[in-house]
Amino acid sequence: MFVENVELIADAHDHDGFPEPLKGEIAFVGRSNVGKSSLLNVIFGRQIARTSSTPGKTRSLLFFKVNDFYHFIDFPGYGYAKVSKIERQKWQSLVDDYFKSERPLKGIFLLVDSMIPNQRSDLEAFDFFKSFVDVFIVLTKVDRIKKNQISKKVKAVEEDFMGVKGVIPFSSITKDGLKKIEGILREIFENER
Ligand SMILES: Nc1nc2c(ncn2[C@@H]2O[C@H](COP(=O)(O)OP(=O)(O)OP(=O)(O)O)[C@@H](O)[C@H]2O)c(=O)[nH]1
Ligand SMILES: [Mg+2]
Repeated sequence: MFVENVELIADAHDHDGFPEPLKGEIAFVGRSNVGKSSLLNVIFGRQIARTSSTPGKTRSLLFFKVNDFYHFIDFPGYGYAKVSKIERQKWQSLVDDYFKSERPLKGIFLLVDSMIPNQRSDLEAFDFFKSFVDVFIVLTKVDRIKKNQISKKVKAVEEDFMGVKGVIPFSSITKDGLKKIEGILREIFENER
C-alpha cells in the first residue's frame, strides 16, 4: 500500500480555493466518466472520492492530502459532449488557474478508456500536460475487454502518445494495475520524503 492516510482537504472552484502546497502533488486527469474518482478510491483504499455513472460528476479540483506530505488531485473530466459552453469555459479556466499557479506538480496520471479508440481530446490534453511534467497513461476498465485487446490498446497508446512515461492497464473492479501505479508513486516521491 502506498497510501497510509488520506483526507479530503479542499474542494476548489478557483485559485482562491487551492490549499497551501505540500511537498508535492499528483494530478489525475481524463475525459468525463473514464474512472478518475474510482481509481483514486482504489489507491486510497476507501470510498472518499465521489463516483457516478453520470458523466461530469467531479466539477471542481478535489485536493486529497496523502501521508501528510502530498496532494492527490481529482480533476473534473473533459470531453463530454452534453456539457454547456459555460461549463466548458469553467473547466478551462480552472485548469489554467492550476497550471499558472506553479504548484509542486510531480506527475500526471492521464486516464484513457481502454474500450474505445484513441480520442483526439485525450491526445490534445496529453500534449498540453506533457509540457509541464511526466505523464503516465492509465488504461481504465480493462475488466471489460479481452486480454489480447489490452495489449493491442497498450501498443496503440504507446504509438500515438509520443513521450508517455508509462502505460498501465487498470481496473477498479479487479484492482489489476494497482501495484504498478503504487510503484510509480513511490518512485516519484522517492526523493521527496
Ligand atoms: N467496469 C468498470 N467500470 C468502471 C471502472 N472504473 C470506473 N467505472 C465506472 O465508470 C463510471 C464513472 O466512474 P468515475 O470514477 O465516477 O469517473 P470520473 O472519471 O471520476 O468521472 P467524472 O467525475 O464525471 O469526470 C462509474 O459508473 C464507475 O463505476 C472500471 O475499472 N471498470
Ligand atoms: Mg470524478
